[in-house]
Amino acid sequence: KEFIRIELGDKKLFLLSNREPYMHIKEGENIKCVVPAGGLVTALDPVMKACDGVWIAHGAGDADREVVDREDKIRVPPEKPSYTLKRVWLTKEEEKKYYYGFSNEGLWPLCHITYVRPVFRKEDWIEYQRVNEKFANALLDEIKDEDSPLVLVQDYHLALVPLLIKQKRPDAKIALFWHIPWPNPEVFGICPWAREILIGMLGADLIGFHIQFYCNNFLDTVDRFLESKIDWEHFSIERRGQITTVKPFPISVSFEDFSDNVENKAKLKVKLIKELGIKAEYIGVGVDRIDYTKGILERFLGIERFLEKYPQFIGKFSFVQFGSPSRTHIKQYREIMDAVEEVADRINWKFQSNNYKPIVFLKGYHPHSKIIPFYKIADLCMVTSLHDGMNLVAKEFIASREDESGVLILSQFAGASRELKDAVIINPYDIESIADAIYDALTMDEDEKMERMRKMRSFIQERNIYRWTRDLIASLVRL
Ligand code: GDG
Repeated sequence: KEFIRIELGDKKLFLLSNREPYMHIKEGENIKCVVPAGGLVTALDPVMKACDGVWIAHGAGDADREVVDREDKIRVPPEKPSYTLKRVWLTKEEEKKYYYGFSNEGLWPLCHITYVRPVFRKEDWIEYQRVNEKFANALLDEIKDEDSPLVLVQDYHLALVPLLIKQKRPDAKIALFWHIPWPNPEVFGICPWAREILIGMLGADLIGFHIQFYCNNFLDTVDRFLESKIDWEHFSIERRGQITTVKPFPISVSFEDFSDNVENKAKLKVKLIKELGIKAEYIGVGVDRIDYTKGILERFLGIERFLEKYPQFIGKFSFVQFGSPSRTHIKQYREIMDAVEEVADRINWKFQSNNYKPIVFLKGYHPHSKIIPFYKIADLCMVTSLHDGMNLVAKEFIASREDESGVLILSQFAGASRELKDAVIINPYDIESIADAIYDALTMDEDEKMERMRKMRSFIQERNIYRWTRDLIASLVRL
């Protein structure tokens, strides 16, 4: 954290994202503050807590307007205010077209190769541009008295913001971080406004992706669609006098937030299993927003195949799936939610007896304080994404294992698999490989588990979210 402060000097950090880190919602007469589920918030809230600054985001909670001041600001987190959250208000229509429409029915499936067809509508694009202007204006207002402010724009919802800021404030140092994969030029070219998106992004001085592969795809895409000078050696793009550097910054978690010690793990395991009302000897865990990219169905089918193939584990192995509903106004999300429940029910019906249940599906939002104990006692954690920019659940699980045990089963299509070579790597399209990975994890000897976990822990401990931020800011200020 100290290194970030050194890099920042006397500068404040300005961060923009669609999702807010704290959301106020009504609960009867009271107002409750929750941390929305999602990787961006998990990663960036500790950073803002450590270095103060202003985070600008969409106020989506039904009580958000009731708690802000006249400038739409509030200090957060409520229990220990350490930075400013400024809320941007969107109308229902804007949210529908900019967020659900263009961002999540268009760009999200476009960038993830999961064979869900992206939908691009002219009216969504118009609203996307307007809302990007709204965010840019909120930021411009905020930085009017700052000299060469440092601005971190987050994610695919705000692709046009970098240029909108740069045009008005050429002195601003702008980084854009893209949290999801970047596809090849053929795929990106499906978007009717591919050029406009690229031009908007190239207002940034620095564009970050999780891994080199996405950077390569991005440069290829720019090369295909725009007149520009690309320096392939330094990974920079020059267009109309503006230079943009493109670099990988693999995102991570705040290791210390997950790594507190559990005194008696065996006791905790017994307690948690009892609370679930089931009988089991081995526990697996999964934590996801319910999203078709996360491969939750494939994971359940893998568990079914595992129990068919290795029946000695029937009655012994239970998988606990935390599933937080997400983007439920979109048809594919409602469908995947129903499908996940249906498949879990079907598999449970097939194998359950007395108090045994192979899949415990905990649908709904759960605070991290409920999830982390399961990370700590689980015999294995499963991340089976069909495609995923990074995946922070994998890193949270590792950070939680101060006992240096537990096995991570990880999809080869998650960015995290490029770093976590000691996980059991699987192809989620190959159900057999998931089944065998579960078997291998449950029968792996303690020494091997420890050796793998130890290596992955020392990696995550060092390459934590503070290191990510320091690297990003250092690259930005040195450009
Ligand atoms: C995007 C990219 C990239 C999940 N359910 C609950 C809950 N979660 C938390 C997890 C974790 C986060 O949400 C999910 O992070 P991921 O990284 O797995 O995925 P995305 O939300 O898709 O994030 C991803 C990330 O951005 C960062 O760049 O890694 O590739 O898709 O922190 O713990 N948290 C709570 N309740 C839940 O029910 N509290």
